[in-house]
Amino acid sequence: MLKIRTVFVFLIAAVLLFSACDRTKKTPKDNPQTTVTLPAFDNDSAYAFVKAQTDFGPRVLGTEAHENCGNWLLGKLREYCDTAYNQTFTARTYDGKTWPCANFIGSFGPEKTKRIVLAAHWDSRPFADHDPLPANRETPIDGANDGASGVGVLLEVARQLHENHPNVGVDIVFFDAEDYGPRESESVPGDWWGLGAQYWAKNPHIQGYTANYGILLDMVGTPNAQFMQEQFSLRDAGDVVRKVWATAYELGHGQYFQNKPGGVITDDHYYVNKYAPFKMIDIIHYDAASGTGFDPVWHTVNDNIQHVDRNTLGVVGTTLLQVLKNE
Ligand code: AHN
Ligand code: ZN
Repeated sequence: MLKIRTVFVFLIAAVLLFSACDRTKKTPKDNPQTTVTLPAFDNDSAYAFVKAQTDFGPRVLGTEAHENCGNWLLGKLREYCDTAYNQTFTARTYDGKTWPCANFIGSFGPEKTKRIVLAAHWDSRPFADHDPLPANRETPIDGANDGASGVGVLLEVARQLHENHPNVGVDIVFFDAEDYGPRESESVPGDWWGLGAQYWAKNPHIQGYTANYGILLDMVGTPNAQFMQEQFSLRDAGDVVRKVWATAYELGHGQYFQNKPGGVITDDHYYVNKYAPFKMIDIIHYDAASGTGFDPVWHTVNDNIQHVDRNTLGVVGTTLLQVLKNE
């Protein structure tokens, strides 16, 4: 009798122990054969960083919101990173106007030679030229997804790296003046997109600066995003694309990071690849069926915080942290 009870107690203890162990792990939906521990990344914190930017108002060149948000971003990089740089420059836009601009760089382990760049643009578009309502097409946009989502993910990555330093050197770069390209209805020859990235690629924050590779984030807040493999990224840094997508798959994010070619997108990474001594990929939501290839609210007045999904931010953030950990 006593023997049976002892065996029973042991069995219960074993079952409890097993399930307790199991709770510390996550079984990915896509590849249930494996169990992995997700790196710490707080989706709510990333979302709050996105909202904090949109709360300044549209971060359009020449506005007070742009200036105020820039000061706040630089302050956050100074808080979390080992060193931060404020790279000011003057941008001339396609309409002949000039603007005071700034790229912000936050570095972890600035003395390390092996380095990864993580980037996003922090300005927002001055006009909603893709809005379905013609009356809205001159209105500046919040750019919650188009701009702020990538910056929000990277601020949360920086907050996590501050707690848990990576072995590899990391430079977080916030590009200005990405989104002041001509309206859809205009056709102006020249490279009018990615002005901050063009400036930084030609004038790095440190003379002779280089990195092993870079990862750009753009529109990483779309609910159930599809991150197809952007084609300039595949052309210029196919090995980096495959490494990042494989890492996402191992974390159970294969639903988001799909092993299919996506759009051909002239984003900030295009100019880095053109002018800098290293290559950068672009993680960007792509939907061939949406008409524009982007999120349905892209360059409309509805690109606001209500359309940003914290789960998508988390998928991208955990993937980046795992990529850094593996280096
Ligand atoms: C165009 O394809 C016009 N622009 C891609 C870069 C971009 C704009 N990303 C966000 N807004
Ligand atoms: Zn845009």
